[in-house]
Amino acid sequence: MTIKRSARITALMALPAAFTLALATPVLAHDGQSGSQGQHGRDYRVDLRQLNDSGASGTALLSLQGRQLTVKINAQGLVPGQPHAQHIHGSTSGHNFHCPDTSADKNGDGVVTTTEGLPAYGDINISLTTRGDTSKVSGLAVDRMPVADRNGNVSYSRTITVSQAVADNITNLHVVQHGIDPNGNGKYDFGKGKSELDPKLPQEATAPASCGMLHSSTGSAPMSHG
Ligand SMILES: [Cu+2]
Repeated sequence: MTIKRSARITALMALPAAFTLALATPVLAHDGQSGSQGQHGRDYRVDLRQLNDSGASGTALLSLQGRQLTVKINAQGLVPGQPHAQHIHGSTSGHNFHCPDTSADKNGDGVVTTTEGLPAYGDINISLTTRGDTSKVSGLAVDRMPVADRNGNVSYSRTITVSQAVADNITNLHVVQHGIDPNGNGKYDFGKGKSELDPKLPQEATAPASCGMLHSSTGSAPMSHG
């Protein structure tokens, strides 16, 4: 079963309330080691690695000047022509969140859903929208999320004013892109069932496609953009 794009977007736009509810569920703390904050560098590189066998990959470069955070993402292997919700996840209060692995797939259906991934990668801290609000309320505002081109590439650049807490704890955060197509039919459908966030949505539209943690970039590492 497929749904028309307009219907899907309408449904997704109605979602933030439900999504926020889901996110309000307390997340499990991991062995809470505080990450040391990067005092020697303000540029960070993120290697985005696939989740859910999405085939997605990419590189994000985060550059912090005071509270001005510039995020540049070049990603490949995403579902062509489809919006891809993307966020900076994690906590600024010392929780050691990280990208999930397949062990997060609690029900063993082969997909780590957003809900299953949350204990690992934490709440949405920043929604990497193309315009407007960047809070977690905009987490699934797919009308303001980047759409992959016909080859499945996403190129994104935006400068966002972040909180001092984010600026101080940026290395505890990580980048997640959502939207997968496991049956390879080129669109989000219900092949993997309904989204746990909203039964009107396909799981494919909200499941994570890639995740990457921040690494300090000392400026000498060459960036390769696909
Ligand atoms: Cu996310």
